[in-house]
Amino acid sequence: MAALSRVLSVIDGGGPVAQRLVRALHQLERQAVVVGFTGPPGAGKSTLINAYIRHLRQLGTSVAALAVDPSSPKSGGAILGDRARMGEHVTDSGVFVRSLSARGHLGGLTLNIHALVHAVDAAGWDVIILETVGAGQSEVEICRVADASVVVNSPGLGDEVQAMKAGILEIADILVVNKADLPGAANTVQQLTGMLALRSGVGRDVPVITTTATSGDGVEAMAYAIGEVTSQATPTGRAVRARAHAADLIADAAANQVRALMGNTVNDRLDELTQAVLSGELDVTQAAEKALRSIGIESPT
Ligand SMILES: Nc1nc2c(ncn2[C@@H]2O[C@H](COP(=O)(O)OP(=O)(O)O)[C@@H](O)[C@H]2O)c(=O)[nH]1
Ligand SMILES: [Mg+2]
Repeated sequence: MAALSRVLSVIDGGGPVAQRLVRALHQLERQAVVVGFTGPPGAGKSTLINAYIRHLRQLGTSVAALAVDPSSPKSGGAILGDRARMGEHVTDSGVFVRSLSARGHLGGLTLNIHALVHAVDAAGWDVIILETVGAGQSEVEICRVADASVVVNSPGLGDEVQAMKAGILEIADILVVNKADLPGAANTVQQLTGMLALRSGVGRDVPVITTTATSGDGVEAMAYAIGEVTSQATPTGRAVRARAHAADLIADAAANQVRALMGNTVNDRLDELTQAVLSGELDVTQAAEKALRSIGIESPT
């Protein structure tokens, strides 16, 4: 466990040694099952993961849980909270809990998450759980790595629906309404079911499961639903997801570079183009093409 911890620290920290490790780990075929949990802060993800770990341990399955908080690179709060909530397992040698900083990377886990998962996998853990705060891009990234993505909500957060709008529905394999012991849970279920119905034709059944993480109610049903999804995972599917993830990150990085270049070199030109767009002379796409051309990029139209 200490060795694995060190490896994770090196990868998490980035730099040339991390890069070498990433390259080495990339060669490995994954054995472990990876389950991602995401959703708004306070929904009960850590508590639910704790209960899920208890369930898996009863089956004799070893579990590594990685908590990632991409929204606050230097964070203490969420991470310490996770430590405390998953604390019941600290003396169990079949459980590994680790917080990751995802430091410095805007909007997510970065490609390193694949290497981190590979490292844990290579160390022989059966199930790898990822927890991330619902912060836009990070859920999307988690679903690229996870064989099953569980989106956790709870009544009374007030922003369930907004969180769903942020594209979470698209990535959820399973929706959980936690805190079923609180009033309003049925209402939240209804909202989510309604939203799922609106996106009919996607051809994918997303079960909505209610849980009370504090008592363990519903955790077995959730575990069953997770098993249904993870049993479909294939090496090919995993590779496709990893490639899509890398492509997204490259596109993001390229967009950032273009933005920076435009900021540096085409200010006057940009003023002109802005005027042209505002006066209706050019549409935004045409203006963008001209702006790109002025920094030497021919757009493929
Ligand atoms: N009433 C109730 N409270 C819960 C339940 N699950 C978690 N909580 C509480 O909700 C708070 C946030 O839980 P936490 O697991 O840290 O949420 P996270 O931010 O999503 O990881 C804590 O005070 C938990 O004790 C539940 O099923 N019912
Ligand atoms: Mg948490």
